[in-house]
Amino acid sequence: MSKRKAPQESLNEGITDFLVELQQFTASLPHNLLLCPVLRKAASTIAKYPEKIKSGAEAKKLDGVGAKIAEKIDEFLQTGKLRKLEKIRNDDTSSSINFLTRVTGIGPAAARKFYEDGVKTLEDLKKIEHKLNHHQQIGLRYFEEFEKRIPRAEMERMEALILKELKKVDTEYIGTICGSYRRGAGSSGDIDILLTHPNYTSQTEKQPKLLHAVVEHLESIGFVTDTLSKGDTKFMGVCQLQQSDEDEEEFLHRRIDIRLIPKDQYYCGVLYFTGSDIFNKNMRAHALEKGFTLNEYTIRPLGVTGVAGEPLMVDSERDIFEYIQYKYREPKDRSE
Ligand code: DCP
Ligand code: MG
Ligand code: MN
Repeated sequence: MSKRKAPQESLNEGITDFLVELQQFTASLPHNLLLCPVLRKAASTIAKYPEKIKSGAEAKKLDGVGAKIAEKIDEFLQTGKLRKLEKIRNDDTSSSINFLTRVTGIGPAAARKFYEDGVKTLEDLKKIEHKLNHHQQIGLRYFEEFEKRIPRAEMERMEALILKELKKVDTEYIGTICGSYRRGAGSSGDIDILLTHPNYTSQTEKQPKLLHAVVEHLESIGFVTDTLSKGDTKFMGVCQLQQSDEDEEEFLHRRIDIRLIPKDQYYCGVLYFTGSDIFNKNMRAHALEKGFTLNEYTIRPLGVTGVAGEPLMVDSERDIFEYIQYKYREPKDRSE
């Protein structure tokens, strides 16, 4: 972070520094126009003062230093800092960091690093694009598009397309669009797809090909446009519907997650990835009360010692509700 210093060194550098920083902050605000020159005047007066200031009262005798500033000087001399300034700095830090984490691929740690290197805005990021990893570069490229929600009508079209193309790769695939879409939301942040295949269970070998064949096919038809990460069971990427003659506008690029799940764990996965996260928490808590442990893979009974037993057979979401005697809730009723 480039911090502009007071022009000349002085015996009261600590004081002039905080006055200048306060002044620069007020300058960035639309209001507080009156405070700005007051702070600047006080800073320049104190900078010229030939003695080391020992109290606010001493400073207040100088031209342009009022009671308010004298108070701040006392606070600074007594504590070595200014709460108001700490707050402002924190706000700037946390708000910049929060902003940076809106770019997919930039987590809080990376955001803090960028911030400390003076990278705070999209424009700053564009200047150091070569320093970003692939995921972050894609996040930056589509920043505005990813910020936009996906209307339900578009989600429906993507669902139809994905399920149709899935069957072209192999008729036995089972796919479900989960997330907020499955809960009936009017718009979604991204597309969450769960995939399984009868040949693939938790007892068989890993079968990354089952995932990759689908991703490659969706790429070949131009639907999947970019890859953020691709593992054996999880693909994170970008997709876009092709514009047809009836469409007035081009579709935006959207975030898409595809997960391949063993058949015997599929419905625990569907339940989990349908959410909401609050509903999941409540249902897991209820499961525990009934003596079961539930996660995105399995439901297992808890023994008297609290040790989880073998996973129970699950062939539908309803099975899970029944095991824990939880009244079945349609996806649309799972907001909490
Ligand atoms: N999930 C969860 N706990 C988390 C993250 C996710 O239980 N910490 C589950 C519930 C979510 C689902 O995964 O509904 C999908 O995650 P998303 O972040 O995609 O959330 P939604 O699809 O619900 O909302 P959005 O429309 O913003 O994508
Ligand atoms: Mg989602
Ligand atoms: Mn998601």
